[in-house]
Amino acid sequence: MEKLIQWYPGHIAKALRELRERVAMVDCVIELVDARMPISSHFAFVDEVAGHKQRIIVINKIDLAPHDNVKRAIAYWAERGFTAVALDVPQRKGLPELKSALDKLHVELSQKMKKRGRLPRKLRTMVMGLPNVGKSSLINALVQKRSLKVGDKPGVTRAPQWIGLGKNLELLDTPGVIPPKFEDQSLALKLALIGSISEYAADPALIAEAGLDLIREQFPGTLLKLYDNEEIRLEELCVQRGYLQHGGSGDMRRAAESVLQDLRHARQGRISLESVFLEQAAGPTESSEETDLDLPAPELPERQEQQTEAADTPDSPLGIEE
Ligand SMILES: Nc1nc2c(ncn2[C@@H]2O[C@H](COP(=O)(O)OP(=O)(O)O)[C@@H](O)[C@H]2O)c(=O)[nH]1
Ligand SMILES: [Mg+2]
Repeated sequence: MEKLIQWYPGHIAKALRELRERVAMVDCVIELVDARMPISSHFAFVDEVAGHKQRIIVINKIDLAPHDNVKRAIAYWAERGFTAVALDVPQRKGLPELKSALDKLHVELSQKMKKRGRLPRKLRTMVMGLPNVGKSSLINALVQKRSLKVGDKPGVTRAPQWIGLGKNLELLDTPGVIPPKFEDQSLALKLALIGSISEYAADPALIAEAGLDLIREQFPGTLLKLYDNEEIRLEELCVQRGYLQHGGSGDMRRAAESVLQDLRHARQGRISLESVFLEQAAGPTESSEETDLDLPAPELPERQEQQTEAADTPDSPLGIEE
C-alpha cells in the first residue's frame, strides 16, 4: 500500500513520559480498545507503560462491531490474563460489569493493605487508550455528570484531578492518550477509519478511497446497501449527493468526509476491522504484504508477581480531600 498516512515518532516520547507519570499514581489502568479492532487498537507500549499495574481491558463501541468480534476479543484477552469488559457507553451497557470488576480489585487491594498493616483506601484508577476510543465518554458515564469535554482539543493541560466514585474508587479525571503508531499502512488506514488518526494526517480523499476498497473487499454488498453502487468512487458520490464546487466539478473533500463519517459511525452496519479475526473467518490464506497478522500478542511480565500499587503517598495523592 502506498504511504497514505504520515507518522511523527517525535510526538511519542512526550506522550509516553506523561503516561508513565500518571500510571505511577494509580493501582489499576482501564485500557479502552475499539470493538471493531479490539486487538490491534491495543499497542505494545501500553504493556511497557502499564505492564506492572492491574489492568482491565474495556472493549468499547460494541454497538459498531459484530457480536462475534466482541466475544472472541473477550476470549483473546482472557487467555492473556486480562479481565475484559464489553461496553457501549452511550447506552450505558457494560458499566455495571466494569464497576464490579473494579470492586473486585478494590477488595484485593484492601486485603494486601491489611496484610501490610496499613489502612484500606480507595482503588486509584485511570482511563487510557487511543484517540477517539471513548475515554472521556467513559469517564463522564462513570461520574454521571457532564463534567468533561468529549472530543479531544489538544493544548489545554492542567494538573490531574481525582474524582471520587463511591466509597471504593478514585478516578484520575484526565485520560491517558496513547499515541497511535502507524508505520504499517494497512493498520494506519484502519485507525483512520475508527477516527484514531485524524484525517488531517493524510489526504482524506485517499483515506476514503482506501476505506471504500477495504469495505468492498472484506464486506461485499455493503457499499451497494449504503450507496446503491458496489463500485462507488468519490467522483460518483459527488454526483449522487450533489457535492459540487462552483465550476461544477466534484467536491472530492466533501465526498471523502461524508464517506469517512459513514464508515466511522458504522452507517453501513457493524463491521470488524480486526485482521486476525478476518483471516480466521476467511480460512487459511497465503500471507501477503497487506496482511497485518504481524501484530504481536502482548508480551507481559509475570503478572501476579510484579504488580504494583499506586506510589505510596498520603491517601489523597494530590493532597485533595473530598
Ligand atoms: N457508537 C458509539 N460511540 C461512542 C461510544 N463511546 C463513545 N462514543 C463516541 O466516540 C466519540 C469519541 O469519544 P470520546 O469520549 O471523545 O473519545 P476519547 O478521544 O477517547 O476521549 C464521541 O463521538 C463519542 O460520542 C460507544 O460505545 N459507541
Ligand atoms: Mg477525550
